Amino acid sequence: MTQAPTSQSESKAAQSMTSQPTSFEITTQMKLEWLRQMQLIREFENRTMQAYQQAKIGGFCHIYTGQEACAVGTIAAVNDDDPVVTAYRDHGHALARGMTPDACMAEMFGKIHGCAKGKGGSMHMFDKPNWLFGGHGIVGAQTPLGAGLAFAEKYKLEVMGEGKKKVSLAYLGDGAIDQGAFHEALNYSAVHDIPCIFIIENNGYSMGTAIHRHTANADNLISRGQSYGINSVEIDGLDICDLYNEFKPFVEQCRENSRPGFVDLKTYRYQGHSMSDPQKYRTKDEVEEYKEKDSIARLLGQLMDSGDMTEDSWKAMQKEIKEQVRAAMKFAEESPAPESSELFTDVYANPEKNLSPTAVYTHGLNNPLL
Ligand SMILES: Cc1ncc(C[n+]2csc(CCOP(=O)(O)OP(=O)(O)O)c2C)c(N)n1
Ligand SMILES: [Mg+2]
Repeated sequence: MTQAPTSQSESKAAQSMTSQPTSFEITTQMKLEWLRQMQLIREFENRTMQAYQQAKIGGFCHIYTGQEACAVGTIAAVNDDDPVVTAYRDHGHALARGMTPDACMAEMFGKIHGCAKGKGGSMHMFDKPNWLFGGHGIVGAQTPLGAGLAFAEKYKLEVMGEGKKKVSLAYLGDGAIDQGAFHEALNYSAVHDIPCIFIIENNGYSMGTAIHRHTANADNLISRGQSYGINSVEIDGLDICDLYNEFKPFVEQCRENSRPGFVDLKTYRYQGHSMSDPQKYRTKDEVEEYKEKDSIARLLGQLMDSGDMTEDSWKAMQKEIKEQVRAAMKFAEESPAPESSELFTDVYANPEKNLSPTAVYTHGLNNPLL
């Protein structure tokens, strides 16, 4: 078995299409690609749940269904080499960024061909070639990293004279806005003109606690960003075209002016917080109410109304995606478990002398201890 490639050629093509926009116009091709990506995430997540129930996936596992438009719509609005960092509900971001379903599923199965050699699991999708810097389990901890990633790119350009103007995307949940680290990241970014865009995927719950019960001024989250002098917007995260229309110019403004941004992206998750959540804190009616506004059904409806999709072409797309995910399950199943020596590799960027059995593992960095 060969190492899983980390890029999906089809989605790369769509991303490069969006990375050199002549305008912010949404083409039919873009809509079809978004539909494909959102449906891929949904199918992938459905199969992930099955695999988890069959104990093929261990540890914590957080499902993204319902939120697909958030990752797909925002990632479509940035360049392939703009850095992205997110929390533990990360399968959708990984796939939208271009990771193959094979590498993503194998990671969850704890196998060597996973994106992090099976050592990260569901919460730690990492894909440097696609500029995805995790997958982080500590609530809010990824937000200063997002600021750091944007700072590094700004430093490269303004101090070292290399590279280009970039933005970073730092995704977080509504629960994470209560964390101190998040406020430090906002403050730092505002003071130093760091073009990091903080995207709150506001699904209304922090585990089983509704937003009104866990945060003050819950109906006006953008006041958090505004209080630091950061340009802040509220966007409907269930309609991918509206989302893109509002988010794309917002990104370009942050990039151009080298300023942070704050987005309250309203969304909803269909599944429990994690695979072990009995969901006693919300009613079935509430979930059904949101399913009526489903982002995939909405985009599909638009494409059918405009005649750009037919029942048959939709069936064909679903079939192709099902096959792709089925192949990913097989790939993950057949990929070998990591050797026990892997316990000592990829742990530190600069390992102490002889700590790593490979002793030369430095990720290309100069290790002063070796
Ligand atoms: C610092 C820290 N505190 C608590 C937890 C436990 N915890 C894991 S997820 C979570 C809820 C976060 O909710 P939110 O940020 O809204 O993200 P969502 O799960 O809704 O995507 C909590 C409290 C944690 N992982 N890290
Ligand atoms: Mg939440």
